Amino acid sequence: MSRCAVRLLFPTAVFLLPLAALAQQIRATPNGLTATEDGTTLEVTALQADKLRIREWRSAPPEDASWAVLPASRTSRATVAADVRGFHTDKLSVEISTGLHLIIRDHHGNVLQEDSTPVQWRGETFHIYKQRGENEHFFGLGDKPGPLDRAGQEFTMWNTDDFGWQESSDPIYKSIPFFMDVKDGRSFGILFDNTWRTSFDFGRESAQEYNFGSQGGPVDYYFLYGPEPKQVMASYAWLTGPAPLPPLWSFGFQQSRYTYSPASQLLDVAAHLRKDKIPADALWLDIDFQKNNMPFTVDPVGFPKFPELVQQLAKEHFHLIVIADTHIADKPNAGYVPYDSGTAGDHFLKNPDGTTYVGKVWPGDSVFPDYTQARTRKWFGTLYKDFVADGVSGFWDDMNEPAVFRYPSKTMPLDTQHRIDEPGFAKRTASHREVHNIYGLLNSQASYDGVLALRPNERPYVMTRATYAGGQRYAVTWTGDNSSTWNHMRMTTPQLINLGISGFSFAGADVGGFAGSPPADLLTKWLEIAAFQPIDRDHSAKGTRMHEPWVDGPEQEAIRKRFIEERYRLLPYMYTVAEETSRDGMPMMRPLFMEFPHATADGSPMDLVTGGAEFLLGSDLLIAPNPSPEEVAPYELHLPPGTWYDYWTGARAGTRSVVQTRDSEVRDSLLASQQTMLTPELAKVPVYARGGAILPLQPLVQNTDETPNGPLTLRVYVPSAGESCSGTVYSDDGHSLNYRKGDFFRMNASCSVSADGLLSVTLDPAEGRYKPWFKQLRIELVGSQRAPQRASIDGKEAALASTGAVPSITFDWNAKGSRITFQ
Ligand code: NBV
Repeated sequence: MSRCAVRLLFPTAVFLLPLAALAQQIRATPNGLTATEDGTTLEVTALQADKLRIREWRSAPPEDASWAVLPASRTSRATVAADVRGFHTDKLSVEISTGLHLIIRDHHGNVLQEDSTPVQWRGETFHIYKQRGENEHFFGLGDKPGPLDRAGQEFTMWNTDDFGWQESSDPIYKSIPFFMDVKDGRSFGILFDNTWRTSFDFGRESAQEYNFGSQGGPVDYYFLYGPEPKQVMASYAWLTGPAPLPPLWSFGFQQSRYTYSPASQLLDVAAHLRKDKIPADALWLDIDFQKNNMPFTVDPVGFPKFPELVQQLAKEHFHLIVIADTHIADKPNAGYVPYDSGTAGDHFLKNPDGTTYVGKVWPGDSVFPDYTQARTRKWFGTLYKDFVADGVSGFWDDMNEPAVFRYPSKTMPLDTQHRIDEPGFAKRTASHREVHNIYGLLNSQASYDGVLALRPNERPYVMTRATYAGGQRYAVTWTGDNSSTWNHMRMTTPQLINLGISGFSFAGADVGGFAGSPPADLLTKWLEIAAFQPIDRDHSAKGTRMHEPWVDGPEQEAIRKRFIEERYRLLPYMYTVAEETSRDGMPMMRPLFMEFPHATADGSPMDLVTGGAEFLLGSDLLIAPNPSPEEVAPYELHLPPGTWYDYWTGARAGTRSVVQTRDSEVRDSLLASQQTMLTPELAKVPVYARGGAILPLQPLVQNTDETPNGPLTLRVYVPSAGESCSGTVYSDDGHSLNYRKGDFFRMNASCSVSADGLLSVTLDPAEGRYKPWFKQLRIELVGSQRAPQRASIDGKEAALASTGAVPSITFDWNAKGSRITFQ
């Protein structure tokens, strides 16, 4: 039944009830309130002053447990003050009125979120309706394709193996029921923590409302107030845990294929990368390296000396990642350890009649681990033992929606039984209906924890296809089976931005596209753009043409190589940004509104103008690919307020200001007057650096094992008057967990320009115990209004050099800090 029908029924039902039944009972609690009306209870709890949890139930409260939310955050409590309408905290006020009508306001009285109708129930299905303002936009929701802004669209969360998904496909692989709401320059986040099949409608059914609901499970959602988008990100990381810092090598270039087999083909690819001096760090093996596609086996014919192969690659400074799908081949009495040990431990999912569920996947008949049992995850983790002993660096969790062949639903029957046995949860049987959307998350948790147990002080590297909110604690991800088309390359940007907002900062798309064969120019352009994205992994499907950077001849290869090289020069910056993700949840790849939420007077996100084509890498670099990449016509560049420099040439690209008008026509014409037109060129991707950025760069290396030869460069983009100027460089050993115990290096730098144009740079004392690779620093000045004549370091004259219009000094780095002046 549609909601309209429910709505027609609702007033009648209310009308018929005796008035006494409608009386609302409100009970203040030290941390919020509960309100009961007509047998339904609404509970609002302040976890912190700016974070609320909202639950509603009809009879008894549902189980208070979560696969996504960290227990410490879920049980955190803030003291509130009760008031006549409800309660308030230092940041928010909560009002409940008749009909369990909930309104959340900020401290200025601005309504942030208000119910539109009471929660609509139909059996176990329910929908939560909120009022929607005209200027209200929605971001996040994981890997959903389509426009960056989710406004006006509806979505389903149901993890689905969707080979060759397209722009309007939904659902696809992941269920991340988290969105950021941006309205009039104020933002907040909602995590709808419900693992069942859920739905989101951001104004499609009615422009005045948005809603989210589920086919079962609890009404349980978290309200995370900003008002700045970055605060929402930090709160989401607080709630579900930030993504741990991946190893440094994973930020290098990665080459994959379904499948490099036999081993000699993989070695040829490795040798070719090194021969052509295309920097690279990782190679991937897909399912055909296994014996009959059986997870945790190796094909003895194609890969007869697997441990030696891993070692040989390691000698060439390649990390090997192997696939290990979630299904286990149903092979009794065949000496297949995963099956035998899994059966002995009773680790597989059951049919309702208690027999083991068997479904067909790549190895044929297969059984499926029940990861809702902590002990099963532990067992699954042990299966990585041999690969870890061989020196395999990372693991690839594919098909974990879970994908099962021969069903129209592409997954197992919904009555398949899980036996939840997990600390913090009631021990009980749950149907696949409830567990489906967390199956991938728990698979990657088993992999992460297992590999960590086997290599206790090393950072596990797991890439998962399916996941749920919180899954960023265990794995990085990619966008699954995209296609080799210009449109898919274009869609990658909004998709990765939304994944970043959903906690998955460490994400990538198959570069060049998985399904189909990219024309040469498309592969080149894709390799160019991906050089600025968190994971740069070239991957392709069986039966498609090869994708490696050299396949289209020397001219294309030279362009591709140049961009991959630039990525390696930028690694100090990328890694610094990645480390920030691991602390405060800030995504590496950001929409413009995240750094510039007040770029427009009405607070509408700048990205609505760019259509999500532009993105920021960290806070300092703006990448502006062609929004219509298959076209050759000039396109508009939209720069956020402030000074911007062309990253490639150092030329000042202009200074933009905030358009201070609410008149949309005037605003649009002013914005148009600030625009620059860019002419697309095959060998170029426009990149801009923020005035006031201090960007760390390193000399080119061929892989991350190689110690850069030369100084660390700090490129100072001279700010305009009134602009701040700062930068950070972070480093550590790149692979262990010692950074958590103080073995890291961080240096903050800042700059200022005096009224007479004197520029000084302050390098703070180094933090942490780790000794970085560089002995010398080189400071470059980009954009100084007049060429400096002299430079000094801590008062001592220093030799000034210049490359083109960029003056620089190179000097021995002093860990205690220094002050450099240019006169
Ligand atoms: O393991 C083979 C592929 C893999 O290459 C791809 O990246 C996954 O998304 N896998 C799907 C299964 C087969 C897809 C046709």
